[in-house]
Amino acid sequence: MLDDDLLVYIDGKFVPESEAKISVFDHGFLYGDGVFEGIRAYNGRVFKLMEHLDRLYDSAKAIDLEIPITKEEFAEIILETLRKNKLKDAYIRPIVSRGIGDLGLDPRKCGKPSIIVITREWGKLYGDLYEKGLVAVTVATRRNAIDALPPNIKSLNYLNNILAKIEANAKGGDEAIFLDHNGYISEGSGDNVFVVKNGMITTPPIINNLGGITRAVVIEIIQKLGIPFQETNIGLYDLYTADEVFVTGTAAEIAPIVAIDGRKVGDGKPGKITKKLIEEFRKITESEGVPIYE
Ligand code: PXG
Repeated sequence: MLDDDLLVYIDGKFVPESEAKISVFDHGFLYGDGVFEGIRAYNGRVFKLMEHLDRLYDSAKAIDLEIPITKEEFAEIILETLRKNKLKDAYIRPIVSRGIGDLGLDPRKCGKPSIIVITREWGKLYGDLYEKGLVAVTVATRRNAIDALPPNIKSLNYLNNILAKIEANAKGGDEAIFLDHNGYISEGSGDNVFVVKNGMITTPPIINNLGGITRAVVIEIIQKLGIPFQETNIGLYDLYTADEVFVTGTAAEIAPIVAIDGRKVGDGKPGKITKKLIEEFRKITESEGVPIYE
């Protein structure tokens, strides 16, 4: 065990990170057959814990994977992992894989699902890019088709997203923006997309992207502030001519986009509405959530 090893929960046991291993025959490894979540804890509270667990269980249901414990038991495992690691501000990664099987892809050969919870101390994803804003690029890789691998499933199969990220890296972008097969804007590689035009905020409906928990919180804030809002399909033109663009995600929180495909967004600086939403979002993350230590 290394000095700075945190404990990882694996199938009923807490093991040091350096010893936290799963079988090469686990279908999560062999086929990406499994589901996961990315959750944050702020100041000793887990943000939107039950919402993330609801999505985890829905993702599992969609791939016909039965998680052998209740949501309440899962929540307690997450809280206990955080306590064991004495974490207050953390990134939490619950994973449920199909479990150990043989080299064939048939999930019926797998015994029982593997349940894993990794927790890490974590700050901001993009550092000072929040003040400066991110450069985004649209990518040639299309988001998984909704009738092939629905983007609503948060599965262990993230190659589609990774291909987009590779493309963004090659093009010098901080984040990739996907189109779907119809040419509509889908989402970022790990976040949802919003545009602001003439005071109206628009985001695509969640048929072609992941139903982000942050996205839902941001929509609540928008409605509370009384800002005009619609969920409707958007295209490249809407991105290129927007006054403001931002992306939302557990990792990214709310991140302003200041350039897309070489075009400046608005005046090339994080927009007023985006900044207001960031401020309101911080208030919520600082005050809400399931307490870890009470
Ligand atoms: N779309 C996709 C494809 C995601 O993976 C979101 C949207 C935002 O959802 P939430 O619920 O977090 O608001 C996600 C989640 C990373 C990373 O390293 C990002 C996510 C998941 C795992 C890793 O950037 N984002």
